[in-house]
Amino acid sequence: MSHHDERTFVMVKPDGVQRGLVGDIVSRFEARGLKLVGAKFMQVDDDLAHDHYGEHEGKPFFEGLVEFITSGPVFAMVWEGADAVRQVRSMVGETDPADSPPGTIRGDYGLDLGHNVIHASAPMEDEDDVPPNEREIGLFFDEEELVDWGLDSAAWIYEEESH
Ligand code: IDP
Ligand code: MG
Repeated sequence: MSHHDERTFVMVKPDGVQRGLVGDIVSRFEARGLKLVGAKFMQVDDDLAHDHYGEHEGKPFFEGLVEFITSGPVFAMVWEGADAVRQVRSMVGETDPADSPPGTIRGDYGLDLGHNVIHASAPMEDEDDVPPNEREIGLFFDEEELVDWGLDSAAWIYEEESH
């Protein structure tokens, strides 16, 4: 299983929750073959918002972003699978929904940069001390909230597990 256990943090933002998109978004990751290992419907408080978006502190949109992410409930998830961080980001689309092609989540459900429906961990960059997926999973979930289970369909998703 070692190649298939990369985890990424995904969150349907308050606009996505209000618009009833949680089910559709969960379905996309399920259908892709990713395994859900944690999920939580919750309200983000000011401290968590500042921690989560700390890299953007000082930017002109930061205070508005914190206000938005704390304005209503979110649906936080951890998804696991091969190359999960990169694959989920490509399913999410570009930061601006207007630049996101149809078929991506932001390209199918959004029109505005400030209300772009979903968050997903970015790949590790040189300036990161900790990989963003690990950092964000740790911020939102306690270890015991993540479920260790076997996805029976893995044998049909991954060729090397099919024998
Ligand atoms: P990402 O969500 O695609 O990783 P980031 O650049 O990390 O994009 O920005 C985090 C979030 O901040 C975005 O998803 C979006 O909600 C918001 N954001 C980014 N840039 C702007 C901006 O220029 N105006 C308003 N909101 C922005
Ligand atoms: Mg980001």
